[in-house]
Amino acid sequence: MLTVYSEKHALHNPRGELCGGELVVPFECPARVEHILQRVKKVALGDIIAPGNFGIEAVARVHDPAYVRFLESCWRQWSAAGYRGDAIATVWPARGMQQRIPEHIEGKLGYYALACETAITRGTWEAARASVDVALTAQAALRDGERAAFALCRPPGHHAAADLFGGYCFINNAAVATQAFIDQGAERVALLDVDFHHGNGSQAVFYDRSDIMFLSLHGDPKYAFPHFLGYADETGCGAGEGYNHNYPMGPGTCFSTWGEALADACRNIRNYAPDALVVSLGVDTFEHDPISFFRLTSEDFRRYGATIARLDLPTLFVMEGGYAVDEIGINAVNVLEGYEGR
Ligand code: SP5
Ligand code: ZN
Repeated sequence: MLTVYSEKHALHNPRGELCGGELVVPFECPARVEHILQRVKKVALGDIIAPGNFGIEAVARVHDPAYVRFLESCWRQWSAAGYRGDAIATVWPARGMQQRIPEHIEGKLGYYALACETAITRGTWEAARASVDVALTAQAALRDGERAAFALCRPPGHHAAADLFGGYCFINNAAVATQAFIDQGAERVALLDVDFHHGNGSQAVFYDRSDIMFLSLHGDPKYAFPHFLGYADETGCGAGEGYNHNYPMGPGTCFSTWGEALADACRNIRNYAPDALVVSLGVDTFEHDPISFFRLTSEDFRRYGATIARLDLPTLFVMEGGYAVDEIGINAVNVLEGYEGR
């Protein structure tokens, strides 16, 4: 399987992450993708290529233009305001308040942020641009006849909505790639999100669409980030009614339960008969993940990779989360090896 990787991911390297009332070393760190890349090489998964330069057009199919301008200019405005740390939101347009975009960068940050664990730094925009180029390059390989490809994206994307960043995400790489399939003539695309966290951004972007089916297996929002989306009764709206499937699961969920949810998701995908499958691949479902509560083992990743392969669809894997850094390479690549029947 082809892997697309850019070293520019390292330009996004925030100093800290607010967690449990402390500023801790970020869980979402550059070492994550380096471990995955090493594993891809070690098992000789296939060729590894650098991304091409895609313009902003494909991004603009999913994201709001003013939001894109905010991401581009945030660091410049933040430094100009005289702040010395990373740009972190501290105030939100909460219930009963105005939803107007303020002029000051503090206000803009709160308007566009869904959480404050995610900092914007000097290199964040360039890294996020490279990350979506990674996804679009892998998508183009499928368009050109590859059966499967692995977009080794960082920063991840599935929490980013049309005009929201957070959950370590800025541009929704998987959503942009999914939309690219449609723009190239696909009639239906399924976006399957197996990251531990609900893919709130992807759901929101495609919620009223019948040409994209979104399915997400995740920690129940009653107990898990992002807390405010991902319930089972969110089934789509308008023309999209019936094309959104959420599988929230509680603390301690093992592969027996998780695998049943995946089997149900696969039944929905089969009935939908899409032209392509995009997988938001997070491996924070791992039993030793530091911020999550599922209990999948490293072998379980291989098993479900094989399940996904049985759908027999052109498949684009887009890297999302996974924070057990020492095992992230084994777990992510086990999914891909399972898919390839190795
Ligand atoms: C892409 C992705 O996986 N994003 C996840 C973002 C999660 N951010 C906040 C997590 C808060 C976790 N708090 C529980 C800590 C338990 N020690
Ligand atoms: Zn996650």
